[in-house]
Parts: sequence; C-alpha cells; structure tokens
Amino acid sequence: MKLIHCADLHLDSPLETNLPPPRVRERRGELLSAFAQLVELADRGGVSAILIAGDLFDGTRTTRRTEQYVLNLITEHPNVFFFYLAGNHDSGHHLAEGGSRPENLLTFGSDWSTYDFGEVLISGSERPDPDRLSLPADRLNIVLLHGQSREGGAARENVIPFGKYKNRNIDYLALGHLHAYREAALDERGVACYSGCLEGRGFDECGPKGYVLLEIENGKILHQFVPFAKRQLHEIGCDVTGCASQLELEKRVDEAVRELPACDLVRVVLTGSRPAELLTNLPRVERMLSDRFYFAKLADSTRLLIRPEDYSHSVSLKGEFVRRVMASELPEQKKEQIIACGFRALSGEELDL
Ligand SMILES: [Mn+2]
Repeated sequence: MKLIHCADLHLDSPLETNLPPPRVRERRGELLSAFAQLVELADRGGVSAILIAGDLFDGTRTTRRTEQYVLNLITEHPNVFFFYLAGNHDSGHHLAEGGSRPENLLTFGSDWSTYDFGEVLISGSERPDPDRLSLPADRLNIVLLHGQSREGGAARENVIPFGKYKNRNIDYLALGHLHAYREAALDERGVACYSGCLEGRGFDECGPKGYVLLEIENGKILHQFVPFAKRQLHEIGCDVTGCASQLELEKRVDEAVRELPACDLVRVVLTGSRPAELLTNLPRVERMLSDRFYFAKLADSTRLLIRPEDYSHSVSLKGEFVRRVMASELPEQKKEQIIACGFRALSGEELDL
C-alpha cells in the first residue's frame, strides 16, 4: 500500500516574494495546480490515501472558489482517500461539513480520532493531548499532527512536545507546520517527518519542496521525500571581491547562477568587498537576471573597500570628501554608503537613493 504525506499548501497565499502582480496571480494558480497534480499522480500511481497534515488553506485569504475546487478534486477521485487534519491556517474552512462531505474525505476533531485503513491505523487530533493517545502495539500506526515540535515542555497550541509521543507505538508521525522537509527518529520504533510545503512561496522557503511517499511492505512503513515543486527558490551568495569592472562583476554573477534552471526564482546576494572607485550599475545586473529567470532579485551586501591613505594627501574634491566622511562620527557602514554615493555623484551618475 502506498500513501502520500503532504502539508502546508497555503492555497491562495498572498506570496511573500514581492513578485509583480501578474506573477503573483500565476504563482497562486500554480500552488493550486500543484495540489491538483498531486491528486492526479496519486490516483494514477495507485496511492490509497493522501494525508494532509494541516494548512491546506491560508486562513481568510483562501477564497470559497478555491475551497470548492479542492472539494471537487476530492469528489472526482473516489479511489483516493483524503485524511485532512486542520492546521492553524485552516480555520474557517470546513470542506463541506455535514451532508455534502465526500465519502473519501476523512477529518479529525479536537479529541483523538483513529481510522482503521487496511494495513494501518491512521490517527490525529487538532488539539492533541499526548497523554490520551493510546495505540495498539500490534498494529502499524500513523499519527497526523500540526505544529512546531519541541523536545520538552507541555502540549500548547501549535506546539508538539516531541518527548511525549515517544514509546506510544507510533510508526510514522506525519507532521505539518514547518515548510521544509525534516525527519528525525521518534523512538526505537518510529520516525517523525515534516513533509514541508509543495511549492516554495518566498525566499525564506528555498530549496527542494515536495511530499513524502510512504510504502507499506511486510509490516513496515518505508518513507521517502519526493521533490515535486514546479519552481524552486534559491538564494545565492556571490562574492565579488577582486572584481575591477562592471563586466567582471556581471561575469561573476553569471557564473554563480549558471547551473540554475530558468524556470526558478533566484535571489542573488553580492558579498565581499568592492573598491570605492568601481562604478557599478547594479540595476543592470538585476535586469540581466530577470531576463534569465522566472523571477530574480539582487541584493547588495558588499563592503566598500576604502583605503583612507589613498586620499590623505590628495588635493582634490574627492580627497577632501573622503577625509571629511572618514573623520566624522558616523558608523562605518554609513561612511561607506555616503562615500559610494558621493563617488557616483562626482562621476555624474544618477543617484538611486
Ligand atoms: Mn501551520
């Protein structure tokens, strides 16, 4: 038997990448399509159930239309069961309570609910009390929970006291809430996994995203993370120390992103130091990246290389300017910014303050 564990889809999420509006609409569409494709893949691949460990929706931002779309997806795939545990962003969405709920949609309440699903028992609770969880030792047990795991402490809202779930006959703890894949041994018997989200939404969600495929064979649950995202987000550091011209800097950036697919979202952070005299056109570098990737952003974290001794005797406007700024009480970083700005102004460049 095969199962899929996913979580944190945050459908209709506002998206935190500062994407331009057409891209935002497109990415929102892609988040929903990712779920639709996962359902298709599950059905075609003979997956018996999809376990959703919370935050399928994104609070009040998720529209009724999207909720209806999800409901239709579930209804139209009667071969796949959906075990849906609501997370902290799912409030207000009940996926058709009462009479119109599809038969293949199974949910969890505040108390523990356990479903006997062939080779496994699937349990979960939206307000879990670990002390009230009792699972038979002679069955394979999967438990769904949503929240931040902590080693010690008591159960609080959105907090899973990891230690309290040890030695309770759990074979696989399907977690949601953290947006990156993570796994850890629970005890001698079980393993705990965060599936992460299906698609990254912002540059705080870089790296591969996907779901966990569970295969139940010979009384064991095997698990494997499967990358699934249509687009990945990357944050790439690019050390520009030693670049003596705009062209060299562009080459350096180009090398840093060479291996990345064009369909991805990329944030390049320039690091290292660059000479104060080097006149750069960073908007041009950002445009170059934007032409190449689905979305790109450039951030400048370089330090300006200023050697005050180069200017200590120079009888020029530049020399006087550097000496004054260096002698001021300003913090070092401010001094660098002012000198960089001043150099641009002195060379007749337009200032982008
Ligand atoms: Mn959450």
